[in-house]
Amino acid sequence: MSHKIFSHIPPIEYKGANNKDPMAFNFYEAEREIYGKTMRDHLRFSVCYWHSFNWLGNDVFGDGAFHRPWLTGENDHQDALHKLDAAFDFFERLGASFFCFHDVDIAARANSVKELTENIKKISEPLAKKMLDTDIKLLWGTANLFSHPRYMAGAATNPNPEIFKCAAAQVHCMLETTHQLNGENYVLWGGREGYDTLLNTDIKQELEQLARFLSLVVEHKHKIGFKGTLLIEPKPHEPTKHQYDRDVATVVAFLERYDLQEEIKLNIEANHATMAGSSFEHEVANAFALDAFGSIDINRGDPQNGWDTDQFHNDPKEIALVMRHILLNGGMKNGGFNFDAKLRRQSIDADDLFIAHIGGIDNLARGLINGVKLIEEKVLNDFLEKRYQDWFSEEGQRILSGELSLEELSKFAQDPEPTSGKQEFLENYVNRIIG
Ligand code: XUL
Ligand code: CO
Repeated sequence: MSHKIFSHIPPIEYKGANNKDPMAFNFYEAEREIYGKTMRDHLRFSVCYWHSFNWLGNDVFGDGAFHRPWLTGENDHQDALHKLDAAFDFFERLGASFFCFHDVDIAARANSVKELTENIKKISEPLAKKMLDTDIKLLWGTANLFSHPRYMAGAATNPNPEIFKCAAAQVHCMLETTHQLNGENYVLWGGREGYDTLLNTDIKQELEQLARFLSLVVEHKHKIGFKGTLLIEPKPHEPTKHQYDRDVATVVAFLERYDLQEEIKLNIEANHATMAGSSFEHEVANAFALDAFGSIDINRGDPQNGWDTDQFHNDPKEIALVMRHILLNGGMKNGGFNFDAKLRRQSIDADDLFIAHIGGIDNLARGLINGVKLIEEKVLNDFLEKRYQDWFSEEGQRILSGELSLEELSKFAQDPEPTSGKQEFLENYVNRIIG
């Protein structure tokens, strides 16, 4: 059949660090054990449907450039079935254990929310069968609340409650579908929950609507007994000029204000972190510090431009630093590394989709190995322990527990000897470990 565009590609294997075959792994050894867990279970990487199977390579200046025989323009149920075949063929050859999708990625095109719900129901059965046959699991499901023009002024934050109802219908359907498919998480990216101008926007009103929407989702999750984690995916802007889910700290403060912090955790996307003017490492470390870490969308931007280029991540040092935080916090739980990443528009060969994911997976595996080295050698942890040790003295603990007032502290204040922060020493050390 015409959709078998990957049939010439053999399953991707590990061939060792010196391997020169671009269609093989140099670092990712699925069954290799690290800290009592296989690499596969550490990384829990996932392929995303939208960039890899639902996108032709079109951008704001030009049309699709890719050969995707299942995207015929008809976008009917037959196309959805062809896409399903192609996607699972790809997942299997790559050795992926997880995938993610939006409602509109998987189903035939619909003209109304009602039709979309019907189309999702129609594709759910063959999808469930594919998952059973291949043992490939759903890392998370989500609803696309941003592409259809009805959402131009937001979904939950729309000034029109009719649109709020449409969003509710889509999430209702996708939450139940994710539950039926044993999805491990459910993601809510606030695609257009924000504004383009304050001249037509009431922030307070919109935040109340958003909180109400999220509370409804939490309520329904419990009603149907979905055990997966609900995740918000922070992003500062694009498509709107200001998105309410700006970054980790903003989202956590919002969740706390509406008493949702126990119910909703975060899906941190690397490229969104840099768009927010932070680093990917900062957002991950902050999520752990605020007890809000859930999962990761792994990609990167381009340092020369500020938008969401969603490129495959290829900086082993950054991954090693991120892995260190994940490992120190007990490793990935039901989250994973979802490749929310897309090919460059000129990468038109069938093997380009493999090469991109192979590089991304190898980068994660290498980061995992180096993250372990950074922990095992203890240099960073010993340094941190020493740096904060005085807080664990009797006096330090009395300050933290609130026993000492500002007045009492001011009586004993005296300038200590300054100590070095040793940043260059630490940076040189990390560079040496990464090699
Ligand atoms: C958009 C983005 C989305 C979410 C899912 O920037 O990252 O693809 O991951 O809606
Ligand atoms: Co994402």
